[in-house]
Amino acid sequence: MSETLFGKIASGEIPVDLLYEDDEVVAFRDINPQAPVHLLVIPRKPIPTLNDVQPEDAALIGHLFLVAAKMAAREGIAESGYRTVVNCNAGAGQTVYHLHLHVLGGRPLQWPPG
Ligand code: IU
Repeated sequence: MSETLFGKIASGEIPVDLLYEDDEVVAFRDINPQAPVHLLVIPRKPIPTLNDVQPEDAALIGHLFLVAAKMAAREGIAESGYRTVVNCNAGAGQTVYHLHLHVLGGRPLQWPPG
């Protein structure tokens, strides 16, 4: 599968304003924010969708969520509330086929989502 834009961000080929990075994941602001705080946390490993996550990725996926919670605290939305979202495949609105965790907050969020 060809490398996605997020793959190039994760490898450093395309520079973006990173909010966080370590050996496993990077976090940056969504270019088209749907809330006052809208971040993306992505693994460096190019996993296309949630359907492609393997048992050996379990620690990586856990780390993705730990970083999301750390970023929410840094952004000041941990207590007011925030939402993490993974869109899987086109019917759920996935447009970039490199696994990414949305972190949304800073306004009241409706349920169910559209
Ligand atoms: P989705 O779950 O695949 O729909 O989310 C992709 C997100 O990536 C979406 O919110 C876009 O605004 C965002 N994005 C970005 O932040 N920077 C980019 O260069 C591109 C998409 I392409």
